[in-house]
Amino acid sequence: MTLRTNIGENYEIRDASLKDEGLKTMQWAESRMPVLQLIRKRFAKEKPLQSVRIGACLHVTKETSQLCEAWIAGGAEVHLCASNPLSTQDDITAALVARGVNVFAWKFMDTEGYYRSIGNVIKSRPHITIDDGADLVSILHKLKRGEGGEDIEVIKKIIGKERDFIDGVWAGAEETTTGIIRLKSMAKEGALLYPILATNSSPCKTLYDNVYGTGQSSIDGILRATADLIASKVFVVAGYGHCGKGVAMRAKGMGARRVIVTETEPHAALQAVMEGMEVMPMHEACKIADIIITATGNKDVVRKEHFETMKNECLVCNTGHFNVEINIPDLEKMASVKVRIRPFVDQYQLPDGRKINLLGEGRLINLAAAEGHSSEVMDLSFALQALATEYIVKNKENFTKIGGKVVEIPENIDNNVAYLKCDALAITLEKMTPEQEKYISSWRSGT
Ligand code: RBV
Repeated sequence: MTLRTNIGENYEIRDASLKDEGLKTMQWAESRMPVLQLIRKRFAKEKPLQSVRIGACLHVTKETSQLCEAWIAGGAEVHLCASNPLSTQDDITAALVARGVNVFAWKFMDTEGYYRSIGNVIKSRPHITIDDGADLVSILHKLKRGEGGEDIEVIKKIIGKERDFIDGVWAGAEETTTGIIRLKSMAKEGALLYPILATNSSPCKTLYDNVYGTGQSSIDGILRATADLIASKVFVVAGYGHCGKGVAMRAKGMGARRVIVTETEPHAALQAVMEGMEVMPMHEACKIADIIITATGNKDVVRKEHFETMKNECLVCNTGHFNVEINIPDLEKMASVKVRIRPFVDQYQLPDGRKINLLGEGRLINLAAAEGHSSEVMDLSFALQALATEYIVKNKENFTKIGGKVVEIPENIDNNVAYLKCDALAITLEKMTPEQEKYISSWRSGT
């Protein structure tokens, strides 16, 4: 179904009349993101992003609105599109348009709308790209390589004949694990044409957003979609990376009877076991699961052979970036009836009478059915993104020379964000005495 949108010269959103609601929601996020507000205030004074065009493909949430406000305060021109068809908060888009951001995003956008929106961001000729999942970078490269495809056909209608938008890009930054994996594989094959800062790989991102952000918001998504009880359930988490670890930890805290992890890597499996989780393959876990959530970044983690043996009424969902972890076509083929039983639950009835509940169309459940990570944790991630943008502008000459590499954010920038967050949370750190500093940095003293 194609939804009606409000279209203006510099926006396409669901409903501009949601502005006041959006502005209130933005205030809610603002007061929970103190580090980003400090950066925004400094940007407003120093204008480090004057006349810089930022093209961003992110989840369009109340937290993202605060990153946009910081960019605008710094003097940037911002064009924003969605990084997922289900993750946009429509009141926020309306408020952002009123705040001077060029927004192309609405919740439940179809594939055509998704690519049209990316096309509108590309048309603005960004100097810097900010991605969550690398779709914007990937399309810019496809255009440059002269490739075709469903996405490019849609985008051509927006941008016309030109293909070389990439030449005007200085550098970019990437928000999420899946994006980093895609970009590193592009860089390895020599296909990446400009440098990308790996925001996701910084400690201030991975250690908090990926673990505690994903952990809480994924449970939040499951609860908002189903209103079910976690206590007493057998809860299966596929993948024990940072995200899976967070989800498993929170499922345990909510009283799940058993938390079972599936893993392909020995260290991750060992860590899970030492954290008190069980580890077994999916073909065993799926037979006893009440709830299954995927967090692997890989495809077909839950597929036909698993649906065949699942318990009646099992909940299946995903918190990885793309909707490939659950093989939905398999489920579609197997089911005799499909009912949208609640807004974010599709119930598939199998010929043998069992029902399987797919949440959020297999897209990231935390953003589809809930509001993504909480503002307090996105404060760290988006403080990094704001500083990454400033870093790119300051080092523009260098960035335009280094070519297609995935680059870490400098340690001092990451540390600075961590110190500011400690301050904001009134965490007082211990100070080393001069003797301690000397001792800890020397190798001479021992037993
Ligand atoms: N994420 N953004 C939000 N509230 O804006 N929530 C989650 C938000 C990001 C998060 O940083 C993660 O890396 C990515 O979404 C997954 O696509």
